[in-house]
Amino acid sequence: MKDKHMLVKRYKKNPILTRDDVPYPVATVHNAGVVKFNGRYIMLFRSHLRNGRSIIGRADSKDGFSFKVHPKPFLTPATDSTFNEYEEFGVEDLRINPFENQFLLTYSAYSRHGVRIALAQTEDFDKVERIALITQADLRNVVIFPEKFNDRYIRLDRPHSEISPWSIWVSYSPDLIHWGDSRVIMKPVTYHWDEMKIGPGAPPVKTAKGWLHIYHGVFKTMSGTVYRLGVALHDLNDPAKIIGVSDQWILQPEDPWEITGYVPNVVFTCGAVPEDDGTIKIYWGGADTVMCAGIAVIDELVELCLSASRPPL
Ligand code: BMA
Repeated sequence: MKDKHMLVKRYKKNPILTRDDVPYPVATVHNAGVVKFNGRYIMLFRSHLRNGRSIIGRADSKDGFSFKVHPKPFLTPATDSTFNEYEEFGVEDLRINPFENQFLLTYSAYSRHGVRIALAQTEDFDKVERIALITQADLRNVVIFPEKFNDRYIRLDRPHSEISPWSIWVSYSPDLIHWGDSRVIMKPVTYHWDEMKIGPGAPPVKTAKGWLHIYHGVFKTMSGTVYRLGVALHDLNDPAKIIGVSDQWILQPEDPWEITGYVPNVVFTCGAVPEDDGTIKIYWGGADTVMCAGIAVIDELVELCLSASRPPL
């Protein structure tokens, strides 16, 4: 049964994209970055191949719900020497970060050396250029803010740690390639829905009261983990400063295709699209198997961060 009081309203015809919609053989369709470009929605989704490794496909839509998949994948592991070594096991969980007149694509590159984040860029989604591998091993979930701050780019990321529950960090760069001044800005809370780990989700969206960031949090149960989504509000001029983090989740696995699938009990976002009418379309992978969508009112999510706040650290 679905919780009627949640701020995120699920699209009635979820899931919006499944492997049956893909013209080449894949096992899953999930964890997609989505953006609005020239009046159309572009979705770059992850698919497991039948060998268990992932590639990225593209789907387009006029209304943000009904998507048509391109005949060929959008991004597959690189074949050239620099990226090849680090994408050998696949490419995953791509975020589309709008920045001026281009889109910065950040995705997980998996290899025998671990997982790291690669940066590519495109202006039109036809020509894609790989720029650099921008993290060392054991870092995932990079989202880049759509503006510079004191002449530097800012990203949120999520290093792994044996000592601390995995947390959200901030890093700075003058050129998108060299990143530093990293520090932790948000941590899981003990015996709370995000107790086990948290990580950046959709690229942050600018609102009058701050940058709205939809992130994921994980809780460990006796029968495995549960991935949910939460919201945090970052200072407009200094995104490393968190103004408020909602104490409550905004979305948890409830539909059958979120509860059962390749990995059970997962809602995981890599993209959300703000609309001119003050709503936001949120996209999430259900159980690492299908793509789903929902709508929320941006001001209500912002208010939740401010009125029902838990400490970020
Ligand atoms: C995370 C990532 C995501 C995935 C999630 C749930 O660690 O691998 O891509 O959606 O686990 O399986």
